[in-house]
Amino acid sequence: MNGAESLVHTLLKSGVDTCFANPGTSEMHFVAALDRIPGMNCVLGLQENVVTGMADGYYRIAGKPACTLLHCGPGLANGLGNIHNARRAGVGMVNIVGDQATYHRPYDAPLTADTEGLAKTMSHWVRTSMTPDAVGRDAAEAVQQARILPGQIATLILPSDSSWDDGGEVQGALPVPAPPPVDQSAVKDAATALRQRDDVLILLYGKAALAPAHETAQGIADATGASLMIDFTNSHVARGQGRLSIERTPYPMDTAIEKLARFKTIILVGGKAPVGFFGYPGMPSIQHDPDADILRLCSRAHDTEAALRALAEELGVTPTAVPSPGPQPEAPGGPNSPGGLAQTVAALMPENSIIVDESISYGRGLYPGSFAAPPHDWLHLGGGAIGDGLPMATGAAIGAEGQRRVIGLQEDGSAMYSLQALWTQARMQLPCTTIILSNRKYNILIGEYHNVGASPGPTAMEMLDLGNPNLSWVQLANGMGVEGGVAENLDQLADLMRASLSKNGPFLIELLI
Ligand SMILES: Cc1ncc(C[n+]2csc(CCOP(=O)(O)OP(=O)(O)O)c2C)c(N)n1
Ligand SMILES: [Mg+2]
Repeated sequence: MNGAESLVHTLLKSGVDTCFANPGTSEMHFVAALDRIPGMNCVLGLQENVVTGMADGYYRIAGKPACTLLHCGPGLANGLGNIHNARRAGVGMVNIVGDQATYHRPYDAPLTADTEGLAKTMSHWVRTSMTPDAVGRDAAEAVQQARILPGQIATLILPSDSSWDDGGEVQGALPVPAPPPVDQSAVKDAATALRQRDDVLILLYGKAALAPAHETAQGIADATGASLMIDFTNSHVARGQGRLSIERTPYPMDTAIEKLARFKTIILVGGKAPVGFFGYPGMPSIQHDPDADILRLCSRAHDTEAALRALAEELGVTPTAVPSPGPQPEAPGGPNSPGGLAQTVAALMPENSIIVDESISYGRGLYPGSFAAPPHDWLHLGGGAIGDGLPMATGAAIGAEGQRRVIGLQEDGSAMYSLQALWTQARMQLPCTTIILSNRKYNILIGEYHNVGASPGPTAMEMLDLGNPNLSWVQLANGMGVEGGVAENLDQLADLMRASLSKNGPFLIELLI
C-alpha cells in the first residue's frame, strides 16, 4: 500500500467521506487512490477558494468535516480567504495539500513555496508527512483536530513521494477530546446577575443559536426579563416558526452602539463582547457601554447549548415555547425592498431550507421580514472575507445530500469572487436557488467611505462601480450550465422562485435592486 492509499483508507475510517478538490500533478497518486478505493464522494471546484468555501458550507450542514485537495503552496493560497471564513465560523476542515517530492524541493522548481508557512497563518494544526508510513497516522490526527469543538482547520501537507512510495499504514479513527466542562462559577455569576439586575443582554453564539437551545433561552428570558440577541459574528442561526424571533447585533457602528447602550450587563454564551468590524475615526472600538459588566458564561470551545442549559438549571427555569411570529407571510409583490425580499423568501421557501446570506449592504433588514417563515437554517459569512456565498451554498447542498433547498441571497460584487461554484452546482444538479442582488456596485463601501471621514471623488467612485460594462448574470449562469432569469420587481422574483423551487437543479435569478 502506498501513502496515498493509506490516506484515503484512513480518512474514510475517520468518517471523512467527501473531498472537495482541485488537483495538480503532485496530487495524482491521491487521485489515483480515490479511483481504486470506493467510498469517497469527490467534488471538483474550479478554483481553490470555491473548494474551501464548499468545505465550509458542508461542515455547517453535515456537522462533520470534509477534506479538501489543494495543489502546492499557491493552490492553498488561493483557498485561504474561505479558510479564514471557515476558521472564524468555527468550521472543521481537513486540507490535504500536495507538494513537491522531498528530494525535489532543493531544486527550487517553479511551484515550490513555503507551504507550511502559508498553512500556519490560517490553520490550528499543520503537519508535513515526510514518509509514507507517517501519512495514515497524520491524517487521523488531522481529522481528530478538525473535529474539536467548535471545529478547527487542520492542514496536512503531502510531499508527492510520501504519496507514491510504498509503506502506507492505515490508522483507525482517533477519539475526539470532549469540550471542556462548563465552569460552574461562571454559571453562578451569570445566574446572580440575571436574578439581581435589569437590562441584561444574553448574547447567543454557536450551538446556543441553533434550534435545540431556543426554548431554554426563552425560558431564561421569560423568568428573568433578560433580552436575547444573536452575536453578529455568529455564522449559523436556526430561524422561522418554532424558533426565536430575535435580531443579531447590528453591523453599523452607530446603530450597534445605540442598540447596546442600555445593557449594563452582557452575558456571552460562547462569543466575544461586540466590537466594530473596523476602527473609525472618532469612534470607539467596542459597541457596548464601556461600563457594562461582561460576563463570560463559556467560550466557543465549550458546548454553548450545554452551558445555557446549566444556566437554566441554576436558575430553576424550564424551557418555554417561543412566542409565535404570526402566520407565514404571503409574497407581497410590488417594487423591490429588503423587507419585501425577506417576505417573498419567507413566503415561498420550503420547510427546512438553508439560506446562505452574502447579502452585504442589502441584507440589513432581512431578519424581521422572515421571522414567520417555515423552520429553516440561516448561514452567514464567517470572517468578513467576501466570496464565500456561492461556494458555501454549493457545499451546504452537498452536506444536505441534495435533500434540502438552498437559497442564496447573494450580492453581485461578492458573487464575482467565486462564481465558478455555479458550475459545480450544475454538474451535480444541486437544488440551489441563487438570488443575485444586483445593484451593480460595491454599495457598502460607498457608506464606509463616509464612515471613515473620506468623500469619494470620480476616481474613487469608479473603484466602487460594477457597471460599464454591466454583468449579465443570466448569461454568466447559462455559460456554466445553470438556468436563470431576470426579475425587476418582487412579483417577477416570486414567479421565478416558484419556477426554480419546482425543479431539482440549480437556478439563478438576477434581481435588479
Ligand atoms: C476578501 C475580501 N476582499 C475585499 C473586501 C472588501 N469589501 C467589503 S464589501 C466589498 C464590496 C461588496 O460588494 P457587493 O457584494 O456588491 O455588496 P454591496 O456592497 O453592493 O451590498 C468589498 C470589496 C472584503 N471584505 N473581503
Ligand atoms: Mg453590489
